[in-house]
Amino acid sequence: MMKALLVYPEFPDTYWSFRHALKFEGRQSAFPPLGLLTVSAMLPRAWERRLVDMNVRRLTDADIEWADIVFVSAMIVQKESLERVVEMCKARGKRTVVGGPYVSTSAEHLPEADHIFVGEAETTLPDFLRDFESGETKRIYQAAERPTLNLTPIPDFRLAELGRYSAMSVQYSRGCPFQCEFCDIIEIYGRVPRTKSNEQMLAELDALREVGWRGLVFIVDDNFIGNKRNVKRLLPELVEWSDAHGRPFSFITEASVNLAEDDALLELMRRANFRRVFLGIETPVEESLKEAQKGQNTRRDLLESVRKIQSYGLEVMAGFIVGFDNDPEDIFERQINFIRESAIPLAMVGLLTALPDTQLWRRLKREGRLLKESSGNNTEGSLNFVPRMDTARLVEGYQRILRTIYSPAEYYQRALDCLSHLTQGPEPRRSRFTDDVKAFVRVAVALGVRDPARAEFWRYMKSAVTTHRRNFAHAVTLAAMGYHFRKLTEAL
Ligand code: B12
Ligand code: SF4
Repeated sequence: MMKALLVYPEFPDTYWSFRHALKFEGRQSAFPPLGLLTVSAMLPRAWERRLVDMNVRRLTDADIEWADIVFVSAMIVQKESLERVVEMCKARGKRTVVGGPYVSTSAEHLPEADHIFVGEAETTLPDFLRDFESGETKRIYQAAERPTLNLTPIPDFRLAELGRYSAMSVQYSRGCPFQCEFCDIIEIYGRVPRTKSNEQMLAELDALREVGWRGLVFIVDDNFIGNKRNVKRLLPELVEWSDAHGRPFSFITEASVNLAEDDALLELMRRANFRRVFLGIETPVEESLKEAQKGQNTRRDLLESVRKIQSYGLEVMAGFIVGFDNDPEDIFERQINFIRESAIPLAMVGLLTALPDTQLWRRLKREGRLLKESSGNNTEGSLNFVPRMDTARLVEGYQRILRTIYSPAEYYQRALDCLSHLTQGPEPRRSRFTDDVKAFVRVAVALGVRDPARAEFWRYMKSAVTTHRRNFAHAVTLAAMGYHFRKLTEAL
């Protein structure tokens, strides 16, 4: 019987790692590696499998010794860790197989693995398994077309150590109909959003319930509403499923800003217990949005759109970018003001990054402005192309945005404003009382006792108790998240 080890390399301490906030919850990582859980479910039933997510536990020699074959998945930010993993496995004579977004987009610097999977694996992995049986495997397996998601199996959730994550992940769709210039999603997953069937989605949620998961579920789609027609068919069934099972999950997801124009969809999301949605706002500057080919964000009042979504009880989290050619001199103040007025506590502000093989990458290459491959982390304050604005000024302005928006007084005020906007929210999260109390004590000690900004913290808590008692757990979570962002900003 074959023994398959699935390894998810370590990622650095970035804004998206949430590391400084996770410790309050007693968790090691935000989400499990869904790509690998999906790959695992495609392997022959008879194979034994183990998962080592290096963000929650160390990869040991014994793990590698145990395995006959090692499957590794990585994003660009994980490439150094990925290379070390491949070296370790090769040094022990193990067959290594690598896939995921990094190798799918960076054909030039492939790791020294035995097999590389470019693109989605629903059709190529079965090919590989057949070749493996017959002893005639290839080095590169490139998906000829984008598979229908009806082929995607229920991920092997039981492999994940549930207690180490703060949320579980499922995926409903891949691809996005828009054409933002900097985006690699449309290059990797295409512009025709493919969705799973309602039955598949509900079966995945059943599987999560059966392994014992309760609480937050991240629907990892890049644009959950990319195929509005299908999503509107899914949501009523999701509401029914949720009600029938005692509402075991709340959801977070990502969507395009045109969500704001669809009250019916927002109402369905509210009823289905969606709590937070990540929007790609990018910039309040119309000219920069046009340059980025982000037509879906122009011709609309972005502040109003955020307000509308918040009014359905959905906390808005959003991505912002500086470094567009059309950014005016006062872009930094404009971003700060927008983030303040929109009451978006978790604002992911990044420098424009040219990811490999995107339209932006190709344009900058033509213009002779590309400097190097991107590190994959657009929030570390370094540029991989020559910007129109003076580089030093751009980086200084970028850092100023982060220092301002994550300064304690500014952040706590924004979090309170956000809570005030969440008017017709769903039922408050059902409390896992002991977990919540433990988390609150940890937050109170770190932010209310040890932190130099403790006075601001207690002012925030007082307002949260008096004005937002219903959303108190949410207020505590926001405080913890803000601390994470502040810590990373201090390290810039
Ligand atoms: C969830 C998610 C996260 C989670 C990670 C959770 C986790 N533990 O995996 C969080 C929020 C932490 C995250 C963070 C980041 N992310 Co992210 N993330 C995603 C997202 C939205 C979904 C990933 C997912 O679960 N997909 C579902 C699975 C089923 O799909 P999949 O992984 O592609 O797997 C399929 C194939 O690729 C293949 N496959 C995958 N692995 C393997 C391995 C083998 C051996 C084989 C054979 C096949 C195979 O088979 C699967 C089935 O077809 C993707 C976008 C996307 N649509 O995938 C971005 C994405 C992967 N993230 C990206 C980025 C840039 C980041 C950040 C760097 C952002 C930032 N600036 O900070 C950070 C880095 C992390 C960190 N802490 O430093 C980029 C990666 C670009 C690249 N080329 O590497 C993506 C593509 C989105 C984007 N365009 O920005 N992310
Ligand atoms: S809306 Fe988001 S996922 Fe869609 S193309 Fe633009 S950046 Fe990419």
